Amino acid sequence: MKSYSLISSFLIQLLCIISLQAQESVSPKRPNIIFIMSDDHAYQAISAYGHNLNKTPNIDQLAEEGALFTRATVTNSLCAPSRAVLLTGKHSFINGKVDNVSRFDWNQDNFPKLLQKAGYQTALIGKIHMDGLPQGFDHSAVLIDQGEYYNPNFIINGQKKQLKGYVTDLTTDMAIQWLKDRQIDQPFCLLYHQKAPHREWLPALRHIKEYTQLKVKEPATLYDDYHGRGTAAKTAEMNILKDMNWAADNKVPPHIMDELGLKERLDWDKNAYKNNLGRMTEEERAAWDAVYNPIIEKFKAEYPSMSAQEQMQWRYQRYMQDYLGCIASIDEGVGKLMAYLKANNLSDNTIIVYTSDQGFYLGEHGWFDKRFMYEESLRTPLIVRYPKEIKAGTRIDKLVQNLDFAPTFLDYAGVDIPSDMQGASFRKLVSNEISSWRDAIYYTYYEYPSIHMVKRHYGIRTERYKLIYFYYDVDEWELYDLKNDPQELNNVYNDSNYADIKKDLHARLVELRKQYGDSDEHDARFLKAYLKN
Ligand code: SGN
Ligand code: CA
Repeated sequence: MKSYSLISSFLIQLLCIISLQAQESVSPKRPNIIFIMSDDHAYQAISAYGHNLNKTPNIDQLAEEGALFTRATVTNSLCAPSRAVLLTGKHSFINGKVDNVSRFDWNQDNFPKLLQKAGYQTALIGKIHMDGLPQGFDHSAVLIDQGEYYNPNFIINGQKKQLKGYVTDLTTDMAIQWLKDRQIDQPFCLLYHQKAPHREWLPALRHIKEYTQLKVKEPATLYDDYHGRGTAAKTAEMNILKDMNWAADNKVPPHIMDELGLKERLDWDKNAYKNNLGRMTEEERAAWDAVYNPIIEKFKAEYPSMSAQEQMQWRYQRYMQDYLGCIASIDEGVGKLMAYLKANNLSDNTIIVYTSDQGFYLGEHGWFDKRFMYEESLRTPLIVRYPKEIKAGTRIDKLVQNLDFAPTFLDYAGVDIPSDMQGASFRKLVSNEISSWRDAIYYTYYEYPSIHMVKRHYGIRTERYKLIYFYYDVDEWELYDLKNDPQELNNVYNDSNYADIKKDLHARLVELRKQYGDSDEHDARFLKAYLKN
């Protein structure tokens, strides 16, 4: 009896294997996709990019085993617009989500919807920064708006729930849990979106001791006076010395600010500090205070005799310590996820992307935040690992954009790319099967007047030059020669040596606007809608 059941179970197993093999020969196994996106993670803060600010061993490993993109850019350097471009493969002025304020229309097509139709299981976990129930996902667990660092609220498939723990860890754990719970006979696409290292930079408790002791090298342009640039750089409000907040950003408790006579720049600063730290449990708060109180005590003693330069130095170090501390947990999350994939035989057939919703200033030009078409915020980190097609140690310096993600993923999945998607698949570029690629990109930015006061602008970047037009309450052009002036300190728009280049860039900008369907009418329409809000 026993041997009979053994034989029959063996036969059943054999039949299963044969039928699986038959299926595979009809349709080759489609790859899984894991898209990891952090919020405001500057490429300067990934050690694989060679900037030496911090160590990100797990993200670096993805780069070692796959491809590192040195000139990946966004089309609009702001959170929600970048996410809308990711989902739709269309520029902001086409998908309608031009700034963080306007509404995103979830009813339009997006690549997860198309993957779903093609038989993929899809999930979105973490930050999305858009109202409304996400469409295109079998499962979603998203933060509300910017989300919270400690004991955050999530909306899990439409139901609000407060979770206990640190946001980066919770996001990673939920992503892995979803992988465990999925149907193993279908390919999957997981969007795993970290909130960190977004302002106001609260690292996990296990990292605060180490990171608050860090001393980071200052960037060459920390004390930039914006000479040689136009009005927009001079009037932006993102200077670490002048525009960063003492309480929520630098972690100076409101009562110490009062004692020192530090003026709050914005009335929400003190409240933000109280709200962020107020989410901690008593034990969490005690562990936090044990590390931060001595730092603040020292600052309190030194502040009265600090020069402006010393204040800038102090604020820059405080900023970087917390910012880089947040990234430590992100990197650990990538490590945990990779370990899970490896243990479950998923690492070869899964395309893994690591990127950010845009770049960020880590003190370059004295700034934090993003928005500008200047390099640090235009560019974004991008690493792709897929050993089946991508050689380890590949480096791509072509002008790839976040506009290209949707068509690329559809291409990998064998799904037709809709003709109205504006990006291009970089699948063959990254596998070294083609070398021809676009030689210019188009950029737009709209959120003004608003926090940080970065003026409305649009422009073109080629391999070597950048032409930007700032409009609305100014009418100014800037031209940079990125080869001779990589830090973009010298606007050569009125330099006669660049007359021919300027003429050519103007013509190419007109062409690009036409190609992508942008116009002055669009700019006027979005401005009108924005001012009404
Ligand atoms: C918040 C931040 C800003 C940031 C925007 C947009 N202030 O308002 O510094 O530019 O978000 O960021 S905060 O003190 O409230 O954090 S985005 O990444 O979501 O576009
Ligand atoms: Ca962001």
